[in-house]
Amino acid sequence: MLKFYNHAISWNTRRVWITLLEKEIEFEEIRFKLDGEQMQPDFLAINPFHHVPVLVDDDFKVVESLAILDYLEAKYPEPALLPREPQNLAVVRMVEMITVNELVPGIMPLIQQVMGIGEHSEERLEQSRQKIATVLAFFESHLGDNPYFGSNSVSLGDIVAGTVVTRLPSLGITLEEYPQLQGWCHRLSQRSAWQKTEPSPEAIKAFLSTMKKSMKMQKQ
Ligand SMILES: N[C@@H](CCC(=O)N[C@@H](CS)C(=O)NCC(=O)O)C(=O)O
Repeated sequence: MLKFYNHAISWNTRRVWITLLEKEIEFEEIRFKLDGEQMQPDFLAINPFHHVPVLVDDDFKVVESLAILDYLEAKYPEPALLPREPQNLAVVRMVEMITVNELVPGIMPLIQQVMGIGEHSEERLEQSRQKIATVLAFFESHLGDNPYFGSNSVSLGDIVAGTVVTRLPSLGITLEEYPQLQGWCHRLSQRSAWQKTEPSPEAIKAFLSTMKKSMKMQKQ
């Protein structure tokens, strides 16, 4: 059976977790707290970069969440989470990459502010809000009247972007100006895979405290 190294809060792991559930794939979950077990030799032998998610399929190990999603899509093609039509496929890929390369780096100063770490001057926070607004406007126009990105059914683009965009209100970013995205977030949140993987407020609090401690330790 597939082994999935998971974490309760991380959006990097949640995108894999939701994909496994959407595809109804059987898997064994190994839940990490990220309070040091990722640095143990046994795990470093699996992922020398000490990150989750990791997927282990017999003796084949896949690290990097987007690579894991591609592996799952190729190995378990039904239900399809990638469209075949070229333009739709391009939309899904753009949404995945823009989430990882633009949106997540844009959000980091806001997360650091919530955690009370790092440099978060008003100027940096404003740059962050601007970057997020650019991404949201791009997503809003590419979603248009469609229920999901590049597809009438949920796609990997929805899973990768949705796990991040649905977190924005908790970081003080409202989606009021983006009615299509609001409807899309609502649709995603109704899906059972999303409900099963939604972290509790207590789990988020515990995670923020662990991260804060480990960042303080790294500084010393
Ligand atoms: N690019 C990687 C990022 C994975 C990542 O940063 N995972 C974090 C959790 S969100 C982690 O494992 N952090 C622990 C560490 O680096 O020691 C992916 O997409 O899989």
